[in-house]
Amino acid sequence: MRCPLEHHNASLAQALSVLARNSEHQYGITKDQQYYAKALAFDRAAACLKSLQQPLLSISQLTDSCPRYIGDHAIRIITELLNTGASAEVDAVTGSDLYQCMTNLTAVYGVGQALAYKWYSCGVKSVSDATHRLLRHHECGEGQQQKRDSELVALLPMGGGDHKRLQTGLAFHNDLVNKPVALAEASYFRDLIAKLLLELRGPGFTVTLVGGFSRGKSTGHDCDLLITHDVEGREAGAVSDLARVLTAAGMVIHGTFEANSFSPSVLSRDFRVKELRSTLDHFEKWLGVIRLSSKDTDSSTVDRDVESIMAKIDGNGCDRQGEGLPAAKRRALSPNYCAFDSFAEAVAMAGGEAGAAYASRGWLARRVDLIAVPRSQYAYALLGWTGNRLFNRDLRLFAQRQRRMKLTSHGLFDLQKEASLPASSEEEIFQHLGLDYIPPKFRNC
Ligand code: DCT
Ligand code: MG
Repeated sequence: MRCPLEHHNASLAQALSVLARNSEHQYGITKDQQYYAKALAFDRAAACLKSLQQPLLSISQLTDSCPRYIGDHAIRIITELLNTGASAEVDAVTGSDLYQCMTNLTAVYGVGQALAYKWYSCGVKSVSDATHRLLRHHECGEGQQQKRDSELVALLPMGGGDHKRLQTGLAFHNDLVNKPVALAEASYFRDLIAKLLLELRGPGFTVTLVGGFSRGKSTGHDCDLLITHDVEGREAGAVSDLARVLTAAGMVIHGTFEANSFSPSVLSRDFRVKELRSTLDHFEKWLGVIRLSSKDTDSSTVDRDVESIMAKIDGNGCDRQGEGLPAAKRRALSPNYCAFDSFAEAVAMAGGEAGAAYASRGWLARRVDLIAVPRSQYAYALLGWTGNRLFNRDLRLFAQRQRRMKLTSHGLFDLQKEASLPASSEEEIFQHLGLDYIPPKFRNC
């Protein structure tokens, strides 16, 4: 199926996505598999609509072109929409408190289905309501808060610990959700990272903007960058060095580093359908929220900006010569970092509870993902990180069911031959799967 970004059936596809997201919420709440299957079925039906080359006028157009993809429930909804222009079920979902709250709350960085439902159950109605309650909670002294307001304790995620990611997501919600990242900003950041790598570690790196931007979107919720090196293995440590440098330059609000956890068994381990539900890969990566100055959409300033960042980290006079970050700096800085100590401080940094003061602060909080990929796995990582999520899910399912192969962001493993199939381009991966190549702009399922 080829799904372009702009297509002829936007309102029908949108209606089905509402039902898909609703089923996803139900799955998150109940963990009942049937909701997972429903979400998938609605998403698939929406993808079929997106793939049509003309507006849908009768249901047979759809059942003829994608017979295996459309379930009865989706057919009923589409038929009703075609006949009456509305669907009672879709309207009921969009009008429901649960759907609206779950949709708004799960959009917050650091908030999953379980926490969103926990908040909903304690009567949290909106993101600003959650922010307000958590601020009150954090104002209470540790130890006293349970007595003062036990309801607020229920607002925190399970498992205790420090919830800096969630605090970042709430404090900077306005930037992160209401001000999408523009292609120009993402391109600037890609160029900045490429230049920093050249300075820190010398030539040979490639930095690629992936995710929605590579499928032709002009805005996105984050900036996903794949980093590789011509020489296998030289990419190792690049992401942690970058995280440290961005931190030293004062650009980081919050960042989490994950070391590479790949082992060859990841490729061949028995395929479990469960794995389709996440794209958990094992690459070295850093998931961060950075400050990007509003002027940072102009790639001509990259050289100057990198010079000023390097001046900050070179303060101790070490020379680098392609060795990465000076050892003293590496020891002094952690790739895990948070720029605030308390939630109140984060909210103040954002310029108040709604984070409304972004215009006067001169920068926006931006989600960025940096992923270091060994050259030999690059084509597979590119395919996985280009997405979209549904396209990956279906391609992986196709590989498993039709080809007895396991496809991940690390490689393709032929389960019958017990051999992994190397590829140096996305085209080669499609060839291995026996499929015509689908360019990224048609992967907007
Ligand atoms: N991905 C996936 N499964 C997930 C999450 C992500 O396969 N559960 C892949 C597909 C896209 C890529 O990773 C980047 O993820 P996102 O940034 O979440 O998606 P996006 O398509 O880039 O969306 P946006 O444009 O909003 O950033
Ligand atoms: Mg993205």
